[in-house]
Amino acid sequence: MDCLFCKIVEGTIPSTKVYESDSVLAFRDIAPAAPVHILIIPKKHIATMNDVTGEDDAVMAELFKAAREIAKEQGIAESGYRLINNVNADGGQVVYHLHVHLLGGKNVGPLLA
Ligand code: DGP
Repeated sequence: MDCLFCKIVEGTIPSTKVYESDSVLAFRDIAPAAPVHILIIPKKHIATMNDVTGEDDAVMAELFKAAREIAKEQGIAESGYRLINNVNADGGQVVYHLHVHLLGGKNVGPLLA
């Protein structure tokens, strides 16, 4: 399967990793939109949020646990941050391997600016 983020999981495309567990990987976005801009992904290929099933409950819980831990480790848990998941074309999804953007390190402003 020709998936960019699967290649990052495999290590055939380099990334700056900030968190890794058995089922989840997090790395810095190549085009940061904020001082902290990290992508959190399941290692398993799931194309979009629409493709999550009950079998993925554990990995999705692990993904949001990673978000909490990364925010704390990056020192932005108390100041605040935003989690974004883009779904399909109208949602602005470009890479079709589920990912949550963790954005912070500045006031990221109103959601729909
Ligand atoms: P989305 O629009 O939600 O699918 O966001 C995809 C994000 O992926 C976008 O913010 C840029 C990031 N991205 C694309 N290619 C690469 C890459 O090769 N490495 C890293 N670290 N990030 C990438």
